[in-house]
Amino acid sequence: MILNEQIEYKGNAFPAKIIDFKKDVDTLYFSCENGVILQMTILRDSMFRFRYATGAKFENDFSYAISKDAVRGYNKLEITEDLEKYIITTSKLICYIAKTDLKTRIYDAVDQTLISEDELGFHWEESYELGGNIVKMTKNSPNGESFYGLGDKPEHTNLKGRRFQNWATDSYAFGRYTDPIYKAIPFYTAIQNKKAYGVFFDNSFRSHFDFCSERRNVTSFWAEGGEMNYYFIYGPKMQDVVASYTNLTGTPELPPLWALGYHQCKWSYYPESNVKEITQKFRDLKIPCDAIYLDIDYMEGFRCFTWSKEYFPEPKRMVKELSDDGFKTVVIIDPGIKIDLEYDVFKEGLEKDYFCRRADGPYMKGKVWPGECYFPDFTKEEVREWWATLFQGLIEDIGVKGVWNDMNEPAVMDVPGKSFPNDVRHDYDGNPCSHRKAHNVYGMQMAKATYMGLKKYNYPLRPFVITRSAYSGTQRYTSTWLGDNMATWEHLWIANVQAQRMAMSGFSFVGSDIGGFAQQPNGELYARWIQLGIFHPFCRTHSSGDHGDQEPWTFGQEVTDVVRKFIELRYQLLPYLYTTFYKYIEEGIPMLKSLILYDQEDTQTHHRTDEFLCGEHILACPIGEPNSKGRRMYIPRGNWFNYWTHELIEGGDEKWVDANLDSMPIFVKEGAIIPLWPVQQYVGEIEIEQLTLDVYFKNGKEVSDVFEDANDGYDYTKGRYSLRHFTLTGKEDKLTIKQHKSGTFITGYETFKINLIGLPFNIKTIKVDSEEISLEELKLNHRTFEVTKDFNQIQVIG
Ligand code: MIG
Repeated sequence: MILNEQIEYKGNAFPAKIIDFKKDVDTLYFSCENGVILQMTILRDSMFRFRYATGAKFENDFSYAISKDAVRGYNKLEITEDLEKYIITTSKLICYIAKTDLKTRIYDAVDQTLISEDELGFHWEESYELGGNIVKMTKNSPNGESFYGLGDKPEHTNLKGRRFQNWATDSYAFGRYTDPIYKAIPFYTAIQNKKAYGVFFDNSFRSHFDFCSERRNVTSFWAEGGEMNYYFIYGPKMQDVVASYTNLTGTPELPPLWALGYHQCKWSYYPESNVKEITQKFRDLKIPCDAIYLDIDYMEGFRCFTWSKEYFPEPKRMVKELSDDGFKTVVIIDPGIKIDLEYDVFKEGLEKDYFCRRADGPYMKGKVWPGECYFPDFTKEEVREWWATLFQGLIEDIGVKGVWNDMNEPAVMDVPGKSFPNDVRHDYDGNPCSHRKAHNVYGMQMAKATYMGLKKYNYPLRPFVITRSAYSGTQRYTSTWLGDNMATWEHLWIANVQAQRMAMSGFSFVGSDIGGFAQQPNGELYARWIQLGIFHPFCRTHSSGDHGDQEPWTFGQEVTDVVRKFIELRYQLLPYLYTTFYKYIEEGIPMLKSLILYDQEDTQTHHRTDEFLCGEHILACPIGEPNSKGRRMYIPRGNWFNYWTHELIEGGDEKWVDANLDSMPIFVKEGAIIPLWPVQQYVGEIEIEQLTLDVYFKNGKEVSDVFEDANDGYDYTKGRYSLRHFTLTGKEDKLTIKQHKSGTFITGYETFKINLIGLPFNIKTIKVDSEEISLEELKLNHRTFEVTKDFNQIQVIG
């Protein structure tokens, strides 16, 4: 195995002199003397694809990562040359390609600054034993450069000085620095001189990234097979880099709104009476909850798509009863199919030849929960279609609403390496290959097949899938959790950075096992973790049964009350979170923003890990230590309101923020309008009769959006949604809120409750459109008033 990039290794081969140049619309081909070809595609003014062949021929151009909806097209493309180089110019970038060795240099077209430059550039080493090449790329990295992204790495947000690999790996009780873990997302963003660019190395073989670890001023990435095939994405805003990458690899559909509620999980709740006891307790204690999970013990001998007759004799009735009480049932489905000739799924898979085989023909046999299993080859379309049909019973008949795909790295218990051996064969959608190439996409294709099944049988409602393993682009089909973490304070920190990192890797629908999977948290740690978790797009408590209970009421009255308070806050914020999700799917804006994503101009943000934005306007920072009465945190530049006290704070500095156990640091950006719903015990429990708008004053202008629709179904894709676009303009003695509405969905409520926060003047008049509201109606102390009809404009005059 290649552990080092081994620049000096004499086996490295390099491109030679360019002898031929061809252009085909947006794609350029530079052919070298020694058979190396560089194919450069201009996808957008700010996005190039570089692809290198070594034997005068490219492989079939196929990728699981790239979305068919990716935007393509540029405003300008000029190609010139001089003695040394070709010069490719778009409206955003200038790229030099050296005629002697194909090395590239990329400049910002606007101010001519150098953004990125090859060091040795593309080179390779032939791999006689395995076939193909180890393909490598090295780039110069100036001192001030820093690096972000790369999926689920449990490390400091800034990856500089470190080396990583991508090889999806089941990592029970992983720790800080464990690498690799569950996901393989070979995309990073670099920032230097406050300008950001991204690199997406679309190669599913085991890949490696070195961020100035081996050599101080060199960054490299390489893979143990396949092609050097990477996308260069320019910002200069980091948020634009992430949004472009997200557009390239795709965004999901909207989830059903209940999926943004609170979920309760455990390995395992069984039998039925235990499940009912848990769900009943949520309702009795009035702790909102939308989903209850069944882990592997619901099945008959761990056979997927079966139910234990002993524990769940009448699943359809149970699922219906849970549903009547507002609980959506989510069940686990693993890839291993038990070798059992009495078992239909196995028999059918065998008859139709859907299971993965070893190189010389035998099936890939491995031990997982059911015992010896075979594994479907999810990289084959026909197999995915078959897999999708298997969900008819669970979804259409029994009424299960979500499916949780585990062990799909794939994880195998009895095989060295804890996964398939390298020689296992895969279809790779018509590009037959070994497991070396298919390993990192196996989980993704399983999740896709599962998604197809849910989509088919849950229609006209939306599917909900969760996966543990993922490759770039997996976000199109599913949400994800961060695997088997532990109930420690360090893991609370890890969950926070991992979720932020996933969001800046294009995958926003993410959450950790709240409280920790292995071990048991104490009440304080659990409460602090819930506080973090309510700001994660996916919000679920999960734990392993052998370490004791982990429900909101496990840790005594005080903790129960804190947990309820924060879950209630999440339910109030549902329209805000839903709007944030909508912006993510429409514009690729990450739902969670590390401070550097929020304000890269401020170098203070470049090394921050704990503080993050959820959506456009809320800044949160978890308490990460026991016995805390608060913490110091960095408040980014601008003015912020303390969510609890409404105190106005000027950012750009580190500040102490009070936060006893029943609180946590939350700030709202001035000028924001935060939409709130009343607390419900589950989504749809009550008709929303009024929309509350918390209006945070700003001397200046700020915009806010509120997206709503039927909370499920596909009507929103036909324009049946309601998008309220608010523009707030504040002056010394006047506040104006203008509303512009789009979409054809009529929200069920007709009135608004407006809370004015931080108003610097006394109110003389309030006008809604042209009508004045009588001041007696105002509870002036609270600065709260009702608006009894939908409006275009509200003016508050001092
Ligand atoms: O080998 O299904 O990460 O969430 O509860 C352990 C049992 C298998 C690992 C998952 C975890 C799940 C557990 N699974």
